[in-house]
Amino acid sequence: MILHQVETLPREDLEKLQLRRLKNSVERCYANVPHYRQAMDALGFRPHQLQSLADLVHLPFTSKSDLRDNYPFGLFAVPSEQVVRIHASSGTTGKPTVVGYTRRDIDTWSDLMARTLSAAGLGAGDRFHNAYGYGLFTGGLGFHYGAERLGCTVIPMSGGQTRKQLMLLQDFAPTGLGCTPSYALNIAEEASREAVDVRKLPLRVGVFGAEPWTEAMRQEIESRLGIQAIDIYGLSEIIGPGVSVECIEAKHGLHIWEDHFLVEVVNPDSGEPLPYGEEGELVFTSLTKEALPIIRYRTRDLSVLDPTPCRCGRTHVRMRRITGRTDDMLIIRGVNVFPSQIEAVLVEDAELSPFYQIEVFREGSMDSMMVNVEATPALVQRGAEAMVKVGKKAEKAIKDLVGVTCPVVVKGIDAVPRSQGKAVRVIDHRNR
Ligand code: DLL
Repeated sequence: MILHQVETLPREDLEKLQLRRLKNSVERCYANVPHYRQAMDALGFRPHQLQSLADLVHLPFTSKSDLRDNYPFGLFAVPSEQVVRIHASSGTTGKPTVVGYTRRDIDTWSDLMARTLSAAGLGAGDRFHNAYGYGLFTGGLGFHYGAERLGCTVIPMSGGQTRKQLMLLQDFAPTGLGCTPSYALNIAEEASREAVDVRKLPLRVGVFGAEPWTEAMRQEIESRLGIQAIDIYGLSEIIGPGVSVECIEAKHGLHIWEDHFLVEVVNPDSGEPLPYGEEGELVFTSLTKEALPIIRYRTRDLSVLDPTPCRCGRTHVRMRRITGRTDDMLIIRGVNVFPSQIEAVLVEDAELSPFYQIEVFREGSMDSMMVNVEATPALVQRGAEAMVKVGKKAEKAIKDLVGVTCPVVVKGIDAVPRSQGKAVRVIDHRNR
């Protein structure tokens, strides 16, 4: 259901609203955040020069390293007593990326998450089982506040304790579920281990995100859990979950809440803006955030924007599901490979379980990779020889589809570590 009429505003009106909010936000950045003042001064840009949305290209980019250089609170645009909440996302190395919220930011975020869950097909009266991690991660509390605002009954389960999750899914009979897609499959696996048919439970919709997943993975989750699986995208720097979501009507592209976030797609190497329809790096500018307004944030996430009208009636642009990140692309003997391409091949094979990890090695100046994937219980029963055969078949499918040769090792049950939140898909041995 469309919760707010702003979601159907004609583009012209939406753009007027965006420009007004953008001017305001850029002025606040210039006045209150030394980093932004310096960055704009360096480009010879003053906030009053911003006359149209097209002028956005004259503003400086912001990157993860800017947040890191100003660790922990250096990019905050309000006095610390106005910051009512801090979240942080852990990077692979070093210090986390810290983000802050004023009371109004929390309010905006809750509204956006309510709109998000409503677009996903949930509403007042639904019971929402929230298995996103509570804590510094934005997933748990972001969903929690949004689901409450929408009028759902929230079950604040957090991540982990998969057996207990399954018990509560049966006993509390929620209609909505939130967790990472990889964790949804862990729940499905636990269910088949315990001979529980989740498809017979009242669970209807799952809102899955925080990590890349494929269309094949969606099919797998939907058929194993008997639900509609909706993709949700967001990142802490921009607000958390609630930046964009698929509508349940189309399940084809994620509507970006453009009344609060300006989106661009740029060439990841040159930073040049790209037209609608071309793949590149998503760049977001916040329009209403108070504690941590952000200008042209380079997400490193790769997508394509689709401005065509959606059958749900929303006018906000859609982004195609994330295919990968500029920094998770592997180059194997000259071929660009994204983990999502490997996943698509593995999940297609009915004899393999959707639990996999990719190992990357360096031999001399060449990178190589190997895939570890689990067999289904039925395949394990058929024995080692059958498992090797299925591995060879997957190797060939990867060669045909992706164009790289890599060994596929088919392993027994539980040989690949399960995730509680974001799955670790790539183990990089190159710099060790
Ligand atoms: O993952 C926020 C979130 C929580 C989104 C719950 C959805 C659900 P971070 O921890 O800052 O924030 O990680 C953000 O995760 O830049 C993407 O690379 C990746 N990501 C998030 N959602 C998706 C998705 C949260 N649906 C980073 N598909 C982003 C692919 C996603 N990647």
